[in-house]
Amino acid sequence: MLKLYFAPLTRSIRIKWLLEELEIAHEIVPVAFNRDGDKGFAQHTPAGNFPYIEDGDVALSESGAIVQYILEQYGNGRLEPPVGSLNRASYLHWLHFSEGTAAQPINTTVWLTVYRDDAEKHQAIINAVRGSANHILDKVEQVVSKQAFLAGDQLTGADIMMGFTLWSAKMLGILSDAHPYTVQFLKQLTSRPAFEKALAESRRLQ
Ligand SMILES: N[C@@H](CCC(=O)N[C@@H](CS)C(=O)NCC(=O)O)C(=O)O
Repeated sequence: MLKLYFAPLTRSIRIKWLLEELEIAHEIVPVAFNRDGDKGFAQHTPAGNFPYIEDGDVALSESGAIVQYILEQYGNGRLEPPVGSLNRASYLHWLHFSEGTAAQPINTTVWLTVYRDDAEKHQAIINAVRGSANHILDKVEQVVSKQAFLAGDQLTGADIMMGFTLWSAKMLGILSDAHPYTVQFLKQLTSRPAFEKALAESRRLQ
């Protein structure tokens, strides 16, 4: 059975959420988050960070790669527009944008305000990345003000990837009513039973 190494409040939530959406049987391997943020890659998983999965002979980290792997292996066409369809390109864009671009200001903010205890020394950087986060949220706002999901009118893996990023942004106070459609979009995502199950797992292990 597919094993997901899971720590609360981490990107493991994305994978649990996806597995629940697809109703794939899996085993959670609970791992406590190591808060020694200065080291990096100091988590007690084989890759040194979260999320991490094992599925038969396959061992994989990087949440985007894991989402793609699970959809290829078990999706049967669910949660992604078919290759060659009109929505496929925007699906790929948002799938990768969530980690490749949108996570950057979130990561910096978490690093400076959650992992360290000297945020006041880094206020200029915190303000600068807030500006870059707003620019990113403007892009999301443009799309979700016009359509239900990032790659069209149906949930895809890209919404799960970006959903966790937006959820983190909301918790950090970066996503606010200045982006009302995005706030509403996030509400809609987080009220899905599959997300609620992933969040319940996070709370259970916290
Ligand atoms: N781009 C990676 C980021 C992985 C990542 O930074 N994971 C965090 C938790 S959400 C972590 O394990 N941080 C601790 C560390 O890297 O030491 C992904 O999407 O999986």
